[in-house]
Amino acid sequence: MSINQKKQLYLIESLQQHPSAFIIFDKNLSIQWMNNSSRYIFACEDNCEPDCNDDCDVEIKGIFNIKKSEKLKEVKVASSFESNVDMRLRKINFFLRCRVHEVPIADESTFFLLEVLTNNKETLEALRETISCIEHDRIDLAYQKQVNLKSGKLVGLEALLRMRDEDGNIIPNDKFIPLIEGESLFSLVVMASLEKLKEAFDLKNEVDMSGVTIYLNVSAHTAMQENFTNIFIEYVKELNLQPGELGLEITETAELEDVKKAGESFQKLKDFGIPLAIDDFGAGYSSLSYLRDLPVDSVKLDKVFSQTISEKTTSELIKFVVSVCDTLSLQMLGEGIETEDQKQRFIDIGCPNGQGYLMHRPEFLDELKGSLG
Ligand code: G
Ligand code: MN
Repeated sequence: MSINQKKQLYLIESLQQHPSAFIIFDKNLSIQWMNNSSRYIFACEDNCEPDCNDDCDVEIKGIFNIKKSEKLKEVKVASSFESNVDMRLRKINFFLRCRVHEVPIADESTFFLLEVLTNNKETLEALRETISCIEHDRIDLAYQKQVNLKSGKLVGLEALLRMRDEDGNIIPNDKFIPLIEGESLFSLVVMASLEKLKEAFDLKNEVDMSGVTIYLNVSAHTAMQENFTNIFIEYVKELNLQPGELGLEITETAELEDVKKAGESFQKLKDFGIPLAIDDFGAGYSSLSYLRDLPVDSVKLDKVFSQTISEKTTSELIKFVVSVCDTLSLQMLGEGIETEDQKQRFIDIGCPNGQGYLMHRPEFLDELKGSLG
């Protein structure tokens, strides 16, 4: 093998086996090549040969921010920019957060190297799994009751995402949500969940559940995305829901970059009669500043507080949150209540509502129907 051949082989193999997903396309957006990672997330490797170019039915429909830049051409360094790339994979359309490198190869000719922004193999796995669940309709919802702790009265239902792998096993949420909730792609999961949630609203009309809010979990990242506010508002209109029938639990596993923008989006939802709850309050990034910056209606105290409620420090902290909620006229709910003792302590401290295995374990809708009778 000549030195040149060797060099070329090294170059090709480095991209071919790179842990990031790479796609090469030309200026007509026509895909010329994908590396192994790309084939993996788009589940192409089962369908075609490793060096095939077009059997996977992936299409780049549009690139935002695309602009010809001349600057670095002389020094043969590609210019690059971040972009949400509008893609179609077989029958599904989505946006992927990418870095696009514009590579000039001759005076008139340029190609683009698209890099899907994943930082590790776990994210790659999560992307593949999510795309696969969307494509094959393996997204379901389980429901858990939220009750008034003193009376036991049903006040809410939380819809919990349950995605299944190819073998039908539930994929633990904490294994993939934190990895992809910042991705535009995740909005497709929320859209699929909204479709599923229609069944719960049907049930709500069948049995008497007046005053009960059905909550969907959404990350602040997702809910902030352009047009997302409108999707929720259109949904409420389409189903002719009354104010307070649909609520959102705002989950966050990453720091929110633009709290101000999130606040504005959420205010629109609130004005439209969609109450907002801060999920897992007191843990991770779900902090006091959210109460200041986001127009929330209720606070769901993270389950770690239930687990240690018998300790003086924890009970003092819960008292503090109860008092903040009272002052700011926010509803409050204790999550993860598993024992009678924990429940009684919440009642004594003055937390009105609760949720947890003691009162109800999450059930799929068919099972839930029975228990609502
Ligand atoms: O972050 P969020 O509050 O949405 O998480 C809800 C998750 O907590 C669900 O997956 C649900 O199954 C789980 N969960 C609900 N009740 C309990 C409980 O009493 N104890 C524990 N450990 N987990 C619970
Ligand atoms: Mn939740």
